[in-house]
Amino acid sequence: MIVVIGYGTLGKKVVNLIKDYEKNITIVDLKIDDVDELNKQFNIILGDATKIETLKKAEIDKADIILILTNSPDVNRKIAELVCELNPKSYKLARAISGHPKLYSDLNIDKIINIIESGAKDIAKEIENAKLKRKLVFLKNILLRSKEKCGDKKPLLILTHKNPDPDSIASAIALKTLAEKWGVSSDIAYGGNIGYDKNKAMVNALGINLIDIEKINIDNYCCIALVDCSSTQQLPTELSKINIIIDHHNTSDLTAEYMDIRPDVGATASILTQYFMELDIEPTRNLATALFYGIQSDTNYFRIKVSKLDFEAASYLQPYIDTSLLDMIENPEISTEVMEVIAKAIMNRKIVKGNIALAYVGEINNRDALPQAADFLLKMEGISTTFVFGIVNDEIHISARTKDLRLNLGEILNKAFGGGGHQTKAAARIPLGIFNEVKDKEALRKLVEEAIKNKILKIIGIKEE
Ligand SMILES: [Mn+2]
Repeated sequence: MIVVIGYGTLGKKVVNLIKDYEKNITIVDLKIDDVDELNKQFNIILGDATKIETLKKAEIDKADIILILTNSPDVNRKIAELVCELNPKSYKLARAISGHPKLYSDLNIDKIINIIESGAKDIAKEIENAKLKRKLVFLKNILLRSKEKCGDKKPLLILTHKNPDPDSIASAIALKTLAEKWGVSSDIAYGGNIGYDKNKAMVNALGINLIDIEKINIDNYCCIALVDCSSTQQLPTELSKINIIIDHHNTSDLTAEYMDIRPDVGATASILTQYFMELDIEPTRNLATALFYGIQSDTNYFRIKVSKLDFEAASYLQPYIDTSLLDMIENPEISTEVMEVIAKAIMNRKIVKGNIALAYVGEINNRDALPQAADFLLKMEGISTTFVFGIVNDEIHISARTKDLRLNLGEILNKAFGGGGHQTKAAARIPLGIFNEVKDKEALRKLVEEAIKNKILKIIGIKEE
């Protein structure tokens, strides 16, 4: 049961908001209009709530929640004292009165509500929303203008970063969808390659049309948008101008007419989802699935660099997601080549110090097979750290994984070969250099294996036994 004490402007509003789902409400006040009407729905007690009799009549001792909402400090204080005494176990909420900061200070009130503060917070939130609204109007205007002025050029080209990941692919289709809603057509292009089987599975399963940037002429487009990318280093190709940037990286060095860069957000897909929420556009199942997968993979299943917006976006997308599609993307069939590299890694593994596995897999075409092999080896019994390396073109590529918290792989590969990464996952690449001259495969294997192993072990501080 809920007891509402004080049925003035605030009390009425509160009762109105909760009456649909709270069936047992008692209202207490000195004077109440329309008592007969209200009596049909609520239990009305007329009387002075600063008197024990009135509160007893309201069966205050049986209340689960008690709201003290009058606008008088003295009255509220007296009621609060009585209520704490008569029903100490209930959840008690009292209205703060300005000018009386210590009104309830020695009482056991669960929640003190400051109406001015709540109102101010609402206003601040509204200002944030208005900012986003205006931003989106600006974005729309840029796109409409480019459509108007493009002549025989195409209006919009959306670019992902080099070697696009799920976040950038999902963000690109979201922006494409948004532009379409505004009547602006676009193409999506990428640079580098779409590595990982999961990324390929995403593109295939969702029927996304991504164009290799080598196959188009950028000058044929009026407006260039970059998603999930705002640094020169990650650009898929050289660009003379960029009109739109939407990103969440903190390495920005590029500028554009429209910029929405939020380094505190876990995924660009979350920012684009917020656009859809704000504009009240329902995403299709495919788009929602792509955006959700983008957020999930950039935040490593909501575990790293995840913000409130990422959770809000994910919960907004949730009802639209195609879970079987998401399943297919997450567990794609492994390609023969990747399978072969994994097999080689298992066969060729050398175990040092009991639990560190080093595996040379020879020459390979798809460098993305390396992290997958490193992941796989880590699943083998007794192995807690893996280094898998192979030759791709003129470079040795290394991928490392660990479950051992004492090792920081990012640091180790950085010190050893100028690579980088995180504590548990890291990678590096080294030019083959003079090894390139070695044509005998077996000799090359020995040289590469020795060189990599010695360097890594030296950095970790292990003498080979
Ligand atoms: Mn991202």
